[in-house]
Amino acid sequence: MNELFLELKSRIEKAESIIIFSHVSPDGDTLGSNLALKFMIEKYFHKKVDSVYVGTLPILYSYLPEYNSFIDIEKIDKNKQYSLAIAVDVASKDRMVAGTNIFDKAKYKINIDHHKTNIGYGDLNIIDGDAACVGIILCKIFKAWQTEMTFDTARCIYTSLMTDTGGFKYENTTPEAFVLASELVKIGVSPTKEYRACYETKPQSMVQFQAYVVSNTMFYNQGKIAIAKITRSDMSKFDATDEYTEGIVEILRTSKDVEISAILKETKEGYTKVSLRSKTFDLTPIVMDFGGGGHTFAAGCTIKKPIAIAFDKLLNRIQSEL
Ligand SMILES: [Mn+2]
Repeated sequence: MNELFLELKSRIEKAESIIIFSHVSPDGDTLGSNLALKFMIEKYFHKKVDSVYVGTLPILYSYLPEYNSFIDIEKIDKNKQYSLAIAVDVASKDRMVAGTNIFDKAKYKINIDHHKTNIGYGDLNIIDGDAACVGIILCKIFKAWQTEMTFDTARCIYTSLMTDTGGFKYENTTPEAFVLASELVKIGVSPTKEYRACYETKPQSMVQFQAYVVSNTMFYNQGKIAIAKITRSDMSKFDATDEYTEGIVEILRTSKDVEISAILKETKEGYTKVSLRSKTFDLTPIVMDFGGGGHTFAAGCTIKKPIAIAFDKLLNRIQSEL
């Protein structure tokens, strides 16, 4: 790995223009990692970095330092050729959606990720499927570069770690995760402040929307499967933005007998976005059948079917696994 970290360094040194991509429906890991890497490149390599997002940038993460520096991919000139493009936490290239072309066009492409399903689409691939979050990989990189994290960088890495471990409770909460958390707290990060900023700032209508979705959940196989449906009309009834659905699938998994929980969300006409969580079952074979990806206990896919049909297909597929 160390060689790859140094190769990354020399690519940054040589680069004239740098763009960093987060994945669509961005989470705390992809956004925190993006900013952390940008801060370190700016401080130690004195280069300007374009940190971009695709789709909608969730207001939920507006507490992150320099959140407003994120650029909408639509504002980037489509013909611009960057010398270096870096994707962070992007499991597959199509997760950059409208950004994929700009990524492909770059002279050199780097893929930094921790999804086991990542096939290594970059010229340089730094993939560690055992890392709890991309933030952990970045910290190893910063150490290999012999650089010290700034306070803002540490805060971004903390968000990456805190959100991808579900607040230090998922299976990926390894000794390494706690060692890193300890380092970040020593730099000055406040676990209380970051937790409140991230998890206790929901709009009232979001709390009500989530309660509504949870109360309409369907249970199957003696309560082992929990599935909730979210239609576009549910969304508009509560004036819900995409991030309103964040965390619901984890709430469903809190039911004692639930082995697998899922939410199906009607996106555009004839498309259904699926998020899955499990306690012990490996979800990757299920989502890969639908062209998706992710982690063992947290994965997702998009089914190109109307929500009612997608629901039946997914339920059948899950039942065949249990
Ligand atoms: Mn991640």
